[in-house]
Amino acid sequence: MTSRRDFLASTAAAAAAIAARPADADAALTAIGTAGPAPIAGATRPVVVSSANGLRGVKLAYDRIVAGTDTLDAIIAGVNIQELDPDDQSVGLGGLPNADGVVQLDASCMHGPTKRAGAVACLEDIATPSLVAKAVMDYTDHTILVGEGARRFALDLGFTPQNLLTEKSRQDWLRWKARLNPNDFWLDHDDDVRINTTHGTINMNAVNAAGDISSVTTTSGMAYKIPGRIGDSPIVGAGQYCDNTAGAAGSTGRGEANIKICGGFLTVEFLRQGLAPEVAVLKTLERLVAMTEPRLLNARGRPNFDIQFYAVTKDGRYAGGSLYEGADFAVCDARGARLEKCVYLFGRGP
Ligand code: SD4
Repeated sequence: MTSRRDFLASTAAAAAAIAARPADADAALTAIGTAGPAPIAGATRPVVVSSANGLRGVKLAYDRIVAGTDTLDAIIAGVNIQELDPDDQSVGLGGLPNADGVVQLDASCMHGPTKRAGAVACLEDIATPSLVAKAVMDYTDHTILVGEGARRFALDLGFTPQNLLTEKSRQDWLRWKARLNPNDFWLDHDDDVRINTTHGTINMNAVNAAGDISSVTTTSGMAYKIPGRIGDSPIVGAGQYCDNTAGAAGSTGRGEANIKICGGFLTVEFLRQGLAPEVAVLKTLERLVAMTEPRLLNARGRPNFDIQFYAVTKDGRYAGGSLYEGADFAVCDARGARLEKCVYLFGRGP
């Protein structure tokens, strides 16, 4: 198990990483009141934050927000880029399928100003689950629709069904399947064929000039998952969460770990308590490690998987945090779209 000393040491390393960040962490500790804080020096609005694969999306969303588009519509347009990109094998069209070779998509969203949420899970045949999640929010009294019901709902609303399994993802699935069991009738490749287990997902969060906030997460989930498996992305409070009085947060990485700590909600609660976003994401990661079952911990008591959290505050501060060193996140504000480094709990060194 990870000792308290390990935690403190790793948090000290993270503090060093924080020190290198442009945001003023001390000023950021200013409590956020329920009436909404005055913007602090160094924080600008609007700002859009996402997982690293959202570099194009944060720019699109930012431009739309500046032009007056609602924050949720803007970030959904941002994540639609990845959903419709057949080369992103972690989201929407071209996402890696489940163990049966079927692409099943998860998504959820929250709209801060109106305090509403929507989600879909195990959705088949529709490339943009983020838009279907928003439709659940806009047109129903429910929060989550799943599987065939979600698909029928989308078709009723006019979404166009299509085959989401690209040839590349089908080939990756076949390779995975052929290697599962050395005693089956599939020939094993003994060349250097790589089994693609792409991780991805896109989470995006935004605050506009008036301090209104929204969040969205969309994914094809874990590659080759057991059919019917739902990750954290469609779970409001885990894959993403938004409270218009405090901020928004979301996650990419091992959903099973996030679901147990309600990581999106927890991070926003830390923001509400006045913690800087860098500190909030690290405290969420600490909680996640503390709640990790022993079978997933290595000899040093560290998880054998990675996960990231992204956060934005009502006054425009932001951060990305990762269990392990090396992850980036995307951000766009008045200074343009760019990748920045995530703060982290564990360095890659010995
Ligand atoms: C899930 N969180 O379904 C997603 C997967 C992911 O990088 O983000 N992978 O658990």
